[in-house]
Amino acid sequence: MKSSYLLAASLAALASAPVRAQSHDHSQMDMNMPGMKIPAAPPAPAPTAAPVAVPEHVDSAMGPNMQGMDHMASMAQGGPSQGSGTSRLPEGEGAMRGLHAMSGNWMLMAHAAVSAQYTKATGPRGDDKAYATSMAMLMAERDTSWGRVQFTSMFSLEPLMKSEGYPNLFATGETAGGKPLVDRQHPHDLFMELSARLDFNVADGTTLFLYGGPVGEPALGPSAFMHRGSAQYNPEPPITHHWFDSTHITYGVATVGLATRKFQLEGSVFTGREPDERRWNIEKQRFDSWSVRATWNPSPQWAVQASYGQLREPEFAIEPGVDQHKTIVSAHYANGRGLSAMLAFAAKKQVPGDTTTAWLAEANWDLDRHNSVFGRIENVANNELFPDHAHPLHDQTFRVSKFQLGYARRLPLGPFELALGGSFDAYAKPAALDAFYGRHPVQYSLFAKLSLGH
Ligand SMILES: [Cu+2]
Repeated sequence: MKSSYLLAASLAALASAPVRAQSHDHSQMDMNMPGMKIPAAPPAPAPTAAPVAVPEHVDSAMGPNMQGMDHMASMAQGGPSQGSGTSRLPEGEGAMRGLHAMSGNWMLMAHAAVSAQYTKATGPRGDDKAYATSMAMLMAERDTSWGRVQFTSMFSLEPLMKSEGYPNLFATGETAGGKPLVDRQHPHDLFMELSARLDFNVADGTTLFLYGGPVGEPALGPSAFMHRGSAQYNPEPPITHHWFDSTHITYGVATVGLATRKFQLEGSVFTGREPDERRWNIEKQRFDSWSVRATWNPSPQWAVQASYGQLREPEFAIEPGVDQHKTIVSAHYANGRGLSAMLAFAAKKQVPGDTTTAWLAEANWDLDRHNSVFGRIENVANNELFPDHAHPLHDQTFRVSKFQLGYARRLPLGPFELALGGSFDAYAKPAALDAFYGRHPVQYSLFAKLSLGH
């Protein structure tokens, strides 16, 4: 199976040769490791680009919280930051968090996060649950005479939780026990990514790239929420996940693209079906869907993308024969000094069926080394809140808004960071939903998130 080759290659690269450097705790180190940045752009820096502002916390009080160092490394390297799949983030977002090391010519990166959480939602459809979300990521990358090779693997232990996932009012998408999940977030699959990427230098500052694998992310929408600085400490997945970024785990993806420092154009063929509720396996690759995406990074602070995709039967388990055509635009801002924000719009056309639209605005602001505030506002037209065909409101569309505010206290622990915090949500919805959600439903989440790397 292709996956085992990829995995073996990643792991072999990770296991081989003496590891030269560990963790973020190494100020000179970062500055002279060219592979550090994991750039999504060609390495040749364009002379015109303005540098990202130097992070305020690059100072004597660094300690183990070396987030600033990655920003500096990224300045040395130049170019947009890499998001999930082949997506681009602003350069100001900095490098991917994690432990970096060199092994021969390979630059290795490991990142992991486990979050112990408790969520409670009020109202007739509310629920509460203590649960854990998790992800681990291993990357290996090297430069070659003709360009660059990169292997990425990502895993989650969320399949350990029941298939019904955890409470998240007004969230919909995927199934548990053959039934659509409503007011819940599904667990993610064990295999979140097994992919390879080859970048070929085709002209000065221009690369042609190929990306793909048995599990990957097609060129559609913004970087997935768990890879955005703007959602970094937010414990709740967006209720608009299935409008913007639910394709982040796709079984079978092949992407070709052209990248310069400021522009990236790409197209993917991939499997339209969302992961089924068996979360431990690698599913069948169908390559029955396609997407295109254009990304513009006009300055180190901005990344703007527009994408369009036609997905074959994404919700196959509940709506076989229904395709989706998605149009998604987003603008991401990161100032390199702890503020990351995104604004996004999506239109999801069910074929046959209705078009429903969604808005999302979110931000995370690291006030200093220890304190972060975050928030998200979503507005979505959802016609999946009453999946029971016999229900009088079945298939009716309701426009719902969610307002979320949260806080995280961050404690550096050697190569780890422990973030303790919580968030509080309020909603706006049509009165027709009062009988099912209560007049003023609220939800809150508490979390303790341990991350490897900062
Ligand atoms: Cu997801």
